[in-house]
Amino acid sequence: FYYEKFPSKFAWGSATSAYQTEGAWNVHGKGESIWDNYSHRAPCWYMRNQTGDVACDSYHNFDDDLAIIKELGLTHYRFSLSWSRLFPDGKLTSGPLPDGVRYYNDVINKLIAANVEPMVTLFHWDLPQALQDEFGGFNSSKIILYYVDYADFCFSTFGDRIKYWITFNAPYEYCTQGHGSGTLAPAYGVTEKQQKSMQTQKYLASHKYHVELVIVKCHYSPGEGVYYAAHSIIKSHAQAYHIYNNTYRESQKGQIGITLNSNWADPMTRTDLEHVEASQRNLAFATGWFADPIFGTGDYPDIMRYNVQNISEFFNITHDRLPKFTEAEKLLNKGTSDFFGLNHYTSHLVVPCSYYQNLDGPTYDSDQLTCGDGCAEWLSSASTWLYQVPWGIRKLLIWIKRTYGDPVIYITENGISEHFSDGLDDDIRVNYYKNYINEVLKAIKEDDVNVKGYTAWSLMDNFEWAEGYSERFGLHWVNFTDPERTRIPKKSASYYRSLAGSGTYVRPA
Ligand code: GCO
Repeated sequence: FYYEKFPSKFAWGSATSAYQTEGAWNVHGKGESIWDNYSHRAPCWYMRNQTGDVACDSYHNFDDDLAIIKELGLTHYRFSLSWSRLFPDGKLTSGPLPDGVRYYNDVINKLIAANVEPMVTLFHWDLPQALQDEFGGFNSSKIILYYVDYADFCFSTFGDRIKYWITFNAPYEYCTQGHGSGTLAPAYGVTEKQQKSMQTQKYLASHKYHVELVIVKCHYSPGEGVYYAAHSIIKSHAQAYHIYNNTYRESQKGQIGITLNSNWADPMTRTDLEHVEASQRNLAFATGWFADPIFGTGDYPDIMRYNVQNISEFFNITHDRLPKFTEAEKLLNKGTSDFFGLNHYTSHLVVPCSYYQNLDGPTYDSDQLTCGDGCAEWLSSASTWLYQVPWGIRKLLIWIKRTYGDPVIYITENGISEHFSDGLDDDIRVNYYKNYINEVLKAIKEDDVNVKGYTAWSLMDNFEWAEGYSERFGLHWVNFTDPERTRIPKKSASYYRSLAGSGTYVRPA
């Protein structure tokens, strides 16, 4: 065995989000969020009639979370604040609710007392429903003002103890699914019928052999909401960053950034130039959409603008669907993240759009495929979209380093799902973490990528959005039928503890 050390002060954490774990959806005055609303809507045919009403009940059981956080020896814990637990209708005038403030103060203070650094996400998808109803949520630029007020409140109330702020979690998914396909809340502008057909698209698109993802998703999307929502998110992020930077940074001495979910895109055939170009377009579209404005030029990637225009023409849409930033806005966007928060789970094999029709045919319907110059055997998981491709994370880290000028990177999520019926012997997860973390270590040591921390998704099994409780991502197993929601460590918890506790990776000789 080789023993290899991670850099000293490397952050070892795990992550959760409010709607997925807190429960107590209407307790102590908490307002309805778009996820409460979405999951309560007449039986949602693919959410298995499940909701996050109780979830892991962390609102009542945070001490249980704290106990397993300590047991794992984590240095950091990433969680999100529920906006409507602080401001029931999303506006400052509706709060702050004392119980919401008390709850988060309690969480933060207990973490700090246990020597665990809190990493706080301001928005992990659970928008107050009232803001959705009033003007379409992120579809409208009106949201910016309310988001910024909320962020400002959080900085001034909790910021004396918070060293890491994350403005938004995974906006790509929020926009393409929440405002595009309707497969996530708020399913903005999507009828149930459209939702069903989008679900079919989702299954096609989530096949591991991926077409040029965003292009396909966006042009099948019923509205333009995807692009508008992204535009408001980027502007909200930039404004929140500047408020923190100008008003709080000096006294609070924290960092603030954004988390993007990003998959590695490999060409289906490495020797085919069209495939190679398609995979580059995929990265530019899916990651560059948010990363270029914030970490790069301040604006959307050229290739994205060009493609959106082409697609619009194809569908006889005469105006440009992709909104424009003014020159002043570009300057405001640029450089507004102290670190690149990276959620990464999987990779895709990319082929150009023109191949789309052939994809579901028997030719490609296999878990094994000879892929260009190598033989790719991609193992699966309980999630249709998640294939295990450990080397993908290293390639992606190198790509981020080269494309965005060597930013500091925190891996804010990485993990794998099992089925609801699976138990404590999660060898699949132990292997996933072993293999992925090995590639992260190589990226640090051999490629000099500036990765400063890693927070595993997730501390415990929780509400997996549209999949309800059917997929388990936890290091801890949660008993969802027991009122206490008992958390029990899986095998992967002891693996992760040995890593987090020592910072030493053990690599077989
Ligand atoms: C995100 C995710 C998480 C999911 C996880 C597994 O933060 O981007 O959506 O909330 O639970 O990615 O799908």
